[in-house]
Amino acid sequence: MNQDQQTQLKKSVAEAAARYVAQNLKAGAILGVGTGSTANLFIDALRPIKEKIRGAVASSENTARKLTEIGIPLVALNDIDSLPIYVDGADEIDASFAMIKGGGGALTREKIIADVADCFVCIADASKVVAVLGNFPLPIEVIPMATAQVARAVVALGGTPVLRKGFVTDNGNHILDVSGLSITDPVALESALNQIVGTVTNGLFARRGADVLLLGTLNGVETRT
Ligand code: ABF
Repeated sequence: MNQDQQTQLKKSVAEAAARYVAQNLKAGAILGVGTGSTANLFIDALRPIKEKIRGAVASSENTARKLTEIGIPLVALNDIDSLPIYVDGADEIDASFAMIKGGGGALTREKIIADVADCFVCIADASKVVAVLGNFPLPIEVIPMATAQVARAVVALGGTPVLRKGFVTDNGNHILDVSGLSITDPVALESALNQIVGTVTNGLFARRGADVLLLGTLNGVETRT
């Protein structure tokens, strides 16, 4: 698949997600909105149905800006006690709907919103589907003073961490992008990485994966559950 085709698939899946929201989000409910190029296309696709959406929780400052631009009010996660639908992209997704996320650096806010949401709708083009997670380097958000120590712990687990240069998360932290990990048990690895002191969040979304996958393929958008 070339880049133009991939962009076209992202667009179709973003439009399918807007239809999904129009059909499934109850009047007056709040929507969770993710980060990244597919999520940006999704925000564009919300324009025609924005009156149906009372407000949105954003997973990053970029997403918050885009939502404000199109006139969807922002809602703080602390001001609601439930979130029916969260729509977001992924860097990789497997058959159990476990994902690697965080290529865009917004993994912590994404994981918090996913935890609150009743239904996580993953929007992805076909290139994101993998048999085993881990070809895409796994992002880990770390407290800056712990970066070297977390990197050593990751090496002990068999990974090769690289500091994402010139990047600071919306929470003021660093990102280590980790390659070389064998992710045959994503739930166990997610938990093991959570134990490293100084990590804020790792980009494995396996303990709480997606509930619905809207997948853009060259033959159209598939809905997988
Ligand atoms: C976010 O956007 C991330 O968790 C993931 O890193 C990324 C996917 O990017 P894109 O939609 O630009 O391919 O959802």
